[in-house]
Amino acid sequence: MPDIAASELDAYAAQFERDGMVVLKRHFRAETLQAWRAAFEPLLRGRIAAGTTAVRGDNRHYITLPFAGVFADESIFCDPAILGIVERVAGEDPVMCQLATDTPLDGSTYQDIHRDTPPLFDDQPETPSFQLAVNFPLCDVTLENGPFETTLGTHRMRPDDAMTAWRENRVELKAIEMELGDVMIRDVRALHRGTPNRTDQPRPMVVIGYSRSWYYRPEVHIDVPADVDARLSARARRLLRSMPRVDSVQSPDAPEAYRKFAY
Ligand SMILES: O=C(O)CCC(=O)C(=O)O
Repeated sequence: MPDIAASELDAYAAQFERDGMVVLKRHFRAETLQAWRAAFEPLLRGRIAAGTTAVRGDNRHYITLPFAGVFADESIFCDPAILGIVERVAGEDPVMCQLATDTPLDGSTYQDIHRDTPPLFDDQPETPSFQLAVNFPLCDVTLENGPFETTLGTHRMRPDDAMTAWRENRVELKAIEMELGDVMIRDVRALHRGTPNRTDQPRPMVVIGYSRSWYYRPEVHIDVPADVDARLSARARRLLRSMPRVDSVQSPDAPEAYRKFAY
């Protein structure tokens, strides 16, 4: 992965504070992501056939990835530049708590505009970032195959104020076209939505969840199998410190537990 100088990471963090998101262009190697794609395709088919995805709209599936094989890749989840930005905006010593995918298929529709989490405190001004999503697609994302659409700057607005700004056209939705290798880091409070995939190819988007060191999200977790755990670097083990250790990866027949996703 390309090294990014500290001053450039500072600039990304400043952009993140303003917009609620940044995109690193061509950050991950295409070959790595092609291997993820090849491993994901049978998983997608099997989970849809078994009815064990979390359905996020018509023909739109959320699927947790097994933390094994190509998916347990430290070059991805311990990427120094990404963690450098995560730590600048969400504090030192973050936790990693989610490794999953969002995949709209042909026949998917517009989601209602939403944020992925409620505020930390009711009736208080919105806080600094505490829950981040690092997204990267397993294909190019075009206007045809269901680009993620997001507003800029709504991550630090109260939910009602953000919705009012959207309804009054004071903020607009921007479709994020991405090339294979691009990485988006976003605050999940920004108003956004999934859009229709009008092609016959799935559009898988990986989501890695990182949170502030003290933040617990009961709706997601990563099962870390013992053999994978034994090979983890100290950095990876620290990121995954709150995640359960298991004998082996979860059966693909297990349904997704993460159901409520829109606030
Ligand atoms: O996959 C996408 O483009 C967006 C999905 C999303 O926002 C969600 O399901 O919360």
